[in-house]
Amino acid sequence: MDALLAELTAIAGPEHVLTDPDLVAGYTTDWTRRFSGSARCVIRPAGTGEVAAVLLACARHGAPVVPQGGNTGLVGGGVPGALGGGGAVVLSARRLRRLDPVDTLSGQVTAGAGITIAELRTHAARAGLEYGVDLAARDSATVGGTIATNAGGIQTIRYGPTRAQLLGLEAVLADGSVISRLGGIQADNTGYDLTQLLAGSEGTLGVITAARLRLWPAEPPTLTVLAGVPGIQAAAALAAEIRSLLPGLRAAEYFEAPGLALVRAHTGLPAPMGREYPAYLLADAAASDHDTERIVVLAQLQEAAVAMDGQARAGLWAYRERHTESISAAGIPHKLDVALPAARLAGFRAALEEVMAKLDARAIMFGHIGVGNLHVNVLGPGPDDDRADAAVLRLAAEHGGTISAEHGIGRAKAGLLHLSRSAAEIAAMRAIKHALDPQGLLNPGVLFAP
Ligand code: FAD
Ligand code: 2HG
Ligand code: ZN
Repeated sequence: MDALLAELTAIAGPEHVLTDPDLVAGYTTDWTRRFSGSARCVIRPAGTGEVAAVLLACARHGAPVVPQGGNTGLVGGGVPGALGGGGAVVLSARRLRRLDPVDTLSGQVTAGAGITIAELRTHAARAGLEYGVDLAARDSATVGGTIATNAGGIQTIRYGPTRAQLLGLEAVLADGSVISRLGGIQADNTGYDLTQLLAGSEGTLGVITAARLRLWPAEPPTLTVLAGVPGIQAAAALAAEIRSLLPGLRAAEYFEAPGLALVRAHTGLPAPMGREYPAYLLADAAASDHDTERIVVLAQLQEAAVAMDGQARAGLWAYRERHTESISAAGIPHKLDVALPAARLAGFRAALEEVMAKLDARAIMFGHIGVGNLHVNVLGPGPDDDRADAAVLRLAAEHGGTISAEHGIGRAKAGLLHLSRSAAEIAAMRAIKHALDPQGLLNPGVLFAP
């Protein structure tokens, strides 16, 4: 056993330092199967003290560390790189299972990095409150991973992304030092906001061990509408119309006929309505009876399925939420998660068809249209053929958009960061990275191209 492995084993115990290739495999390939690498070992520390000891040991031995939560990330950021990553230690945060009682006085909770979003949402609901982030990966995605990626999800239109829920965090830096702000003081104006700096840092600045999170008054949706529309422009216009009618719009989601066909083929679900449409808008609202009447009238103008009880609503949501798994069943997708100004969605969508035709590829499109976020899933090119990635992301930038709305940059887009960030911004980000991680050991190859 090498010296680092011996130290890690002493810290977490032999059962939590994995080297058996069969056990390690689940931690070194990402959810999409597009990204995989090799690891020296996987370590699963149980508390902040153990995480600090692990990072200190890795720093002394010059070993790269890849933080990992639920491994549901879609940009290859939670697994070691294929090249030069043979010596990486994968640090799984799943055993960081602290979950404090909900503080109903402040409407806040402290949760460990390894708590899943489903567990956190259930915990909040038991106290009559709601956690503002929800996503289809809720059963595996963790508090730490969603903070590190600043995850969005289906309720971003209502509550904002993960960073908007974040009131403080505890994290271990590359040198093993611990920063902790879990007091939940919202009125705190004492210099650099390190909590927000770590949100969206994708494991490159520190290992998040716990977080202080804002909760909202519970607001169960009373209405779900699935409307058939002629295309993306009409979907965006309908979403805007519903938003102007309803203060309680909780989600405004989009998908198209080709994605629906894949979902139906994979899941065996029946057609959602009597005839087929080129595109669909799915909206969730916390509406009063009066609002509900108005929205039902509006939806009927559009050809829609309307659901008002939990089971029927879940039935409509399945058409949207099962896109990701259904696309993966059809091939290994290139996942490109862009956002565009509402007025430019249709122009981008049309230009994308031309790009796909040139590359002999096809794009399945869906996403959180209420916040301009489109998930472009390209099928056809091999996993290492990056031409479609570059072409789609360049197109988004040319249309005034961003190359990552919610999934992050990861390994997938590290070489294309300049499409969304200026040279001065990248230099400032690199300076921060260097200041906090001078040896470059935390998630090398993620966010910044090597
Ligand atoms: P991982 O995949 O393990 O890691 C993601 C990144 O965070 C990596 O860079 C990793 O190094 C870093 N990281 C993980 N834990 C820590 C930690 N404790 N400290 C520091 N860094 C850490 N994303 C959305 O934004 N919106 C969606 O609607 C959405 N829906 C999804 C649906 C499905 C079916 C799937 C498979 C994925 C979806 N995702 C979505 C993507 C994914 O769930 C999110 O990116 C999520 O935030 C990842 O959490 P995780 O715990 O799985 O993190
Ligand atoms: C979603 O919104 C997720 O369902 C996954 O962000 C997107 O699979 C994707 O591309
Ligand atoms: Zn999404």
